[in-house]
Amino acid sequence: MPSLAVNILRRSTGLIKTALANNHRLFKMPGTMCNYARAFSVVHGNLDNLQPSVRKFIVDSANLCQPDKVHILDGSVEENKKLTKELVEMGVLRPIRKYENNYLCLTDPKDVARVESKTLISTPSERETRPITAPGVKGKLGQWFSPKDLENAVQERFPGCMKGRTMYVIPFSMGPVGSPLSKIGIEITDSSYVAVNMYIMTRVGGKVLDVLGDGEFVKCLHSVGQPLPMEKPAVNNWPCNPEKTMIAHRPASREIISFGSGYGGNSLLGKKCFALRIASCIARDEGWLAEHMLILGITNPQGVKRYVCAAFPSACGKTNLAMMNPTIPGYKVECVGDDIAWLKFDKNGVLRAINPESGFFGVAPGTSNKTNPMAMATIKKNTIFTNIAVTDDGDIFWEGLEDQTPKDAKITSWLHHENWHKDMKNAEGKPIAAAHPNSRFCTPAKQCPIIDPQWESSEGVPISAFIFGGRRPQGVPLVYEALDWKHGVYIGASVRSEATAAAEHAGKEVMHDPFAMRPFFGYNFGDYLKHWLSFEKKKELKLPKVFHVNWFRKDKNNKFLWPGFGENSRVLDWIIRRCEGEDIAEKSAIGYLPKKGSLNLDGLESEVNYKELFDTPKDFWEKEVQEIRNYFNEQVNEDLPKEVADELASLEQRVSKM
Ligand code: OXD
Ligand code: MN
Repeated sequence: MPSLAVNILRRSTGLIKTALANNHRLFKMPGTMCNYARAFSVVHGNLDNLQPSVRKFIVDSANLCQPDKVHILDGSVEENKKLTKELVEMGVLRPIRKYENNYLCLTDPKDVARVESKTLISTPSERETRPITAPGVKGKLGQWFSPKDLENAVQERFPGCMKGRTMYVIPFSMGPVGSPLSKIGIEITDSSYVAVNMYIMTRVGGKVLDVLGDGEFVKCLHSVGQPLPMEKPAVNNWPCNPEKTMIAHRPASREIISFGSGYGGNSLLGKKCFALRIASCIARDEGWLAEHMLILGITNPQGVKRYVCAAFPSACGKTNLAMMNPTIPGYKVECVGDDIAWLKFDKNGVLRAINPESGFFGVAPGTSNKTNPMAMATIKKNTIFTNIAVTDDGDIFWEGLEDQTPKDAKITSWLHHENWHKDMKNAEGKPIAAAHPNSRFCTPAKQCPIIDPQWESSEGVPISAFIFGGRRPQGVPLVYEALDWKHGVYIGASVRSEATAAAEHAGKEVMHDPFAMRPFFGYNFGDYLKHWLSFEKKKELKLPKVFHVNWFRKDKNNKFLWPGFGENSRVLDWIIRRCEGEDIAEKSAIGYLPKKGSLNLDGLESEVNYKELFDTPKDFWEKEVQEIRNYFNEQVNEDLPKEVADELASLEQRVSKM
């Protein structure tokens, strides 16, 4: 009997002939029948055992990308070990000796962050993807690609892109396998680095395909874009194709097509691409929310436990907050997730959240025993580090670990500078960092010492509050509460923050990052706002309270006014007490502020300037209102819901009376 590969070849050859005879295009998008053909061997797993739509996705992708081999992941520990061993032999991963099963990966320095400029959403009309901006204004709320342009871009990149490589097929669940809140994806990739990171970040293999049955899944196709043999050897054994990088999404057919980058946010397609961009579209269609939010549980000294979600832009300390060590006595924080929340109202109208991920892909620099001891304990084993520095005695190093590293340690930077020291400068006289500012740890969530007992609960945890925030050096108080749900939606829409290294932005500009979702919206932001507003109309729903926090306010000497980290528990305490209905807030122009004396500051190590922390200068807020109005007019334009425009007008009114 001919092998399946031969059958595919025959069938495809037949189709090619027919297509040529009929003068058809030879390429169609993955997910529809594709006419390229090449024999490949399935070296692990069995295509015949898969349900037809999964098999078709694999075969179409293989015909298109033309790998030598296909490996269907089973998700076993042995398989993970084997792939890891091969990555070590290939020089992609290097064991970090002081730890158990920890590895360092160094990328090509051209491939170190999410590439927002090359991240695209393809819908029939531009307006489905993003608001039509005011004339002459460049849209910043997503990039639209027409279906035709996407087809051409795929045609230009994918045929034969996996030649000489193995194509890994990764069936994965976002959320606990089988939970009614979870969704399934299948990622096809030619990077086994992606495969071993996906083991950590998602639930791979095992029962996933059984649970899927003949149900729907998100199709994720990824290639590093370097067929073998390569023209030039890969830098750091890290093949990538920065000139041709493209991270594309087709929400209508629940497809992700990523090319040219191996870096996490661009290649671990379960994360930003699926769990935020595609999931936000699924959530809109099905009446739930997919948000860039941490989830934490907080228990007070009386034993009452509440869960909250917090949305901060990338690299603003979500992971630190999610794992915080509260300084106020008797409080306990437990972590459900540090980056993404999927939220759905249950039949009693209670909003419940799951963390769709099973690992943390955290920013390494700045993480230390002082700032996040729980993350430091989590990464002791089974962790993959990307673009950090190491010491010659087999330890990890990055900016922020100076106090934990012996003074005479010999450090090798992520760019291979041996004997790295902090005063090292490059040819232009600029300081050389030990670790890339966006270097990461990828570590299993279950290893976190304060992982919440309910973190894998299939019904999710009940959410009492949404907290928005960003890095705001001026004008924005430590905490304030929204006046109501509509005002809360306005607060989410008006989130701004200093730029960070998580994407390709440079500098300290304060950027708009509505709902901390600016790089992650899967559909028009105006429609997203309408979706949030729609929940208020359903009277049976118990809507969480909404807050805004700012740990990053600075004084005139550029020093932070608030110590942050574990001391943020004081703010969480106030938020939780508000959720309990305590009368500890007073109305101000911008929202409810803590009544004098209601924020627990007992035992704070150093005194804080309360007045400055909570000051709301009129001139600052006048400018802020103006800035938000310009942003809404330019970027959201006709798609801004009236309710949000009204909220801005009311804020302006209140500010004018300050
Ligand atoms: C992340 C990001 O990696 O937001 O979580 O960029
Ligand atoms: Mn994030």
